[in-house]
Amino acid sequence: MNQNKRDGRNAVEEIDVLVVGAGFGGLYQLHQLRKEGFSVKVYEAGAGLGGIWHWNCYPGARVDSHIPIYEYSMENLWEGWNWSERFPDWQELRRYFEYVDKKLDLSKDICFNTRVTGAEFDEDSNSWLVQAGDGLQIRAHRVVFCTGFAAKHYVPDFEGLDDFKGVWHHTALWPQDGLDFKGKRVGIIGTGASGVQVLQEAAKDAAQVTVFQRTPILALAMQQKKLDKETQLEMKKHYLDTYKLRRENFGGFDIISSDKSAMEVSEEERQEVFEASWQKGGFNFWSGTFWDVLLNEESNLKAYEFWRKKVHARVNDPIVAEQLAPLTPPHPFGVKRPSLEQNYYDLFNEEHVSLVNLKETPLKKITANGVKTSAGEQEFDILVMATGFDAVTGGLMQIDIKGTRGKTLKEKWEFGARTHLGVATAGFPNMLFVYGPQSPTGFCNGPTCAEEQGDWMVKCLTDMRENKVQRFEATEDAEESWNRHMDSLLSKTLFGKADSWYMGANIPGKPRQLLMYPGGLQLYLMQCYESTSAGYSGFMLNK
Ligand code: NA7
Repeated sequence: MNQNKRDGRNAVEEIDVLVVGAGFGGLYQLHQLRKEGFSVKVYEAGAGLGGIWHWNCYPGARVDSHIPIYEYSMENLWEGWNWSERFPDWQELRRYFEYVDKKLDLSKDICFNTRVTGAEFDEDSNSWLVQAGDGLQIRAHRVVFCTGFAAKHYVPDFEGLDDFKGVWHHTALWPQDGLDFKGKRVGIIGTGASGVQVLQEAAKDAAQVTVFQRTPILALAMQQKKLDKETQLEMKKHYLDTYKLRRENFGGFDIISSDKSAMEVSEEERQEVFEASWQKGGFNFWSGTFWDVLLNEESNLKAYEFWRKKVHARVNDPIVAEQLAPLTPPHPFGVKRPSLEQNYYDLFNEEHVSLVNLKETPLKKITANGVKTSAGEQEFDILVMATGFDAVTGGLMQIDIKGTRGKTLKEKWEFGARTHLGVATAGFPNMLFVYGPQSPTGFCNGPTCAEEQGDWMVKCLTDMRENKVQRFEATEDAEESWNRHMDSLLSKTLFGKADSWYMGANIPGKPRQLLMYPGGLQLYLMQCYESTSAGYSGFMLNK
């Protein structure tokens, strides 16, 4: 099928599989599908590899999953690569992608600066005609979208933003050649992972930094560490076990919680477990304490209270401390994604760093010189929009994807995403998505998901080829059943109690639905492979 063919007036290249996106998910697909003998191309909107690590080059951007969890588990890759820190920054991650590229010879099949803008399914040839920027077209028998959870950034519709005379950027569209904060007055809007990370860098050089907080972030101690070669040589002796554990773990990590409820142990034991997890750092305090912290409100409150004490101990001004870590939790602990911090809370003790609580003094407008809240106007040279993403579905729905039933994907998902197994959707045959809605996505470490869900995709595509299936498509019945399964799992957790991007609730007008599969990676994969064993139940196959 890898041939050029006349299509109207244009010669359109034909391939077996088009992969969209060159982050962890897309590169894994390229590598594995090529090994299986498919003709594959990757279209990537950015100028370089890494997906999110290409775009998110703002000062301080760094991963909050630790090493060696946040890398590919392929031995031929990790044996020759060493990191400098337990939680590497975007520059080191980019170097890692360059290394992976060299080892696996990936770039020759990647078209950079090529943003996919549309795709239309052609029923006669059972293939997708895909459009990319500047009129490029390609015909692919199958399309695998690996656009990640953060392909569509979100800037709130602030009145007056166009009038601002200073410089402003969204964190995900940061200038690739950087921006100097030295001596500048910087305003940061948003306190998710990006806002926290920008503050930690901006405060080093800026004359003054103001953080505009709507909802306090429940940030956890990163416990960053430098890593040397010797330490990693020692760590590598256990990598095979670590990666086995990662595959079998709820969130694709190597973090295991106690099988006890937080409420069945003594106060002393509870504090000990919390403290031990806190000292381990990273997401240990999120998912490595008691099994029921994200399920039971009482247990959850205990975790919140522990966290709150940690914050209050570091912030000198009790009023500021209360704004950052209020007595009444803004939402249950951990059901909105925590961020990791190094000195975020300490910075509020410094003269040149201040906090504006937008719940008390709402943002009215952006002015020519700065930001106006109900308390008055403050002037800035630089405004940082750390305001997040139209997560998971946004990146897919911004592409004009036309299926077989006269509807675009955007129209189909207008009232909520519907999928079978979080990998495919009815009316859009021969199309799969890695890290898509209703699959583990944001509840799972990225590289783990890229490999585990990715392996299932590769098997699916290989099976379809071997069985000469021209067209496979999720059924609506299967979607309804997956949706009911998602609802039933969600009802046993506390995730529905926060206005998070997990719930689609950070974007005005976006349907409220849990976008991640809440049953854990194991249960998820079990169902994917059960479908496979049953001849791909939930899919219609046509030869
Ligand atoms: P997040 O985590 O979605 O954070 C966005 C922040 O922007 C959050 O604090 C929002 O407050 C705030 N926000 C959004 N809209 C507004 C308006 N209109 N006014 C004021 N503040 C606003 O995005 P990040 O980029 O930090 O992180 C995304 C993920 O990347 C993160 O979870 C990690 O997985 C890595 P809100 O909480 O909605 O009140």
